[in-house]
Amino acid sequence: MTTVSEITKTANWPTNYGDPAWLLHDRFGLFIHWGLYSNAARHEWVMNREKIHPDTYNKYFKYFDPDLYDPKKWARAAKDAGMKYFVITTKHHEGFALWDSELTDYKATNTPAKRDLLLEMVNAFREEGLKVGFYHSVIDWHHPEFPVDGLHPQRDDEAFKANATERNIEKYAEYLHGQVRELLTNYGKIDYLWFDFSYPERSWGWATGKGAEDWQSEKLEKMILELQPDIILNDRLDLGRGVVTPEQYQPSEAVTEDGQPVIWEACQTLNGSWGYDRDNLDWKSGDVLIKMLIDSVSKGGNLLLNVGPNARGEFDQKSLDSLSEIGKWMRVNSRSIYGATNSEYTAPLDCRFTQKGKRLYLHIFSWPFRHIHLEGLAGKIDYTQFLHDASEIQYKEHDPNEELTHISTRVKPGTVTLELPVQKPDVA
Ligand code: FHN
Repeated sequence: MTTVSEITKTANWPTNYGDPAWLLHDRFGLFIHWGLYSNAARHEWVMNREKIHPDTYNKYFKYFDPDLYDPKKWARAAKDAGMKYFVITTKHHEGFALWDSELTDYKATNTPAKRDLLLEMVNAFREEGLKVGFYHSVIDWHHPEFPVDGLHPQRDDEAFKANATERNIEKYAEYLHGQVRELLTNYGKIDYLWFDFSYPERSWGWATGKGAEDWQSEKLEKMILELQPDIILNDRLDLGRGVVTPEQYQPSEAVTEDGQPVIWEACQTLNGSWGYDRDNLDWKSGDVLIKMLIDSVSKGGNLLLNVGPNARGEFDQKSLDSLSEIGKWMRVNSRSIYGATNSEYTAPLDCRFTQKGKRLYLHIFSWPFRHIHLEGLAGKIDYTQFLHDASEIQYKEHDPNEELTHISTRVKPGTVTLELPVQKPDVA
């Protein structure tokens, strides 16, 4: 089992970063992608994918009016799903600010919304006891100094590019730092800062990607830690440190090249789109989402699961149904998630182990299971308790004096979790 102190002694976690213990305990957070793209209702990269000219895209600004927005409902849905923190897109690549920034007119208070959408959200989630995370895009396709590089929506617009040749990335970096300062000064204690994203190693079209030098990441990180000394950061400022945030999680990303454990958090969508995508049919089932959460924790990581609210300011019904299904599972199984991590034992085929001290949790991923052999655990487990609703499961009681080497179960399809108190003294 990887412990917090093992991780915080590594180069991946600088001594001046906040204590990550809460993140490692909470394990499960809500990602929210909400912006003008929600008005387009077809993915947050719509401006890029369709190479929409800013003048055309402006209609999403002009008519952005989330009249049904009630962040208390969002916070309650997240809490009921068992989520312990949230990360909101304060600004995504489109450059639109959800808060009342003094550094731009491209902000929520200048739309028909006429309100600081971020302030209400932070207050609502804090009231439900969730920790506060801010996502902030280092990329900004609206700012007049952000270079038209190979990723920019207007990368093939010769007239636009011709007028954009004098752009100054240093002036943009000053703006970037200024907005981060606003966010870390005016909204109370921020627990987690989630930047997105650097692409230094890739050259896009006629321009090279951008990284720490462009964002002035060292200077930015220093300012952040002065403003919010307890904050934790993710690893997308191209500094090679912080919470490792893979999107398509691979086990290799749970450790650094030299095998040091890292804090890592898989971020995942409900349907393949981060921003609201009305016609998207690619929805993951509740069982798959639960398995993603278990799988992440069984490998010592977190899951940051995303909802893209629509332009009226609501979580759509499919998103609410997904969160509700996870919440039903978490109601009876959350103790196998909160504070748990990877186990030193090898889980049986098509199962996962999460472990918390002497409590081992066996997650049965497929059905029907007749005999689940617990390799290496014979004689070390003297009791089995199903955390799942017992009324749905029968299982053959084993003789307490007999060494428990396997469990015979008859369970309904779906993920079942057992608690196997590992009581024998010789088990670590
Ligand atoms: O381009 C973004 C994308 O829209 C989304 O915000 C994800 C979330 O991790 N991050 C970037 C892609 O890696």
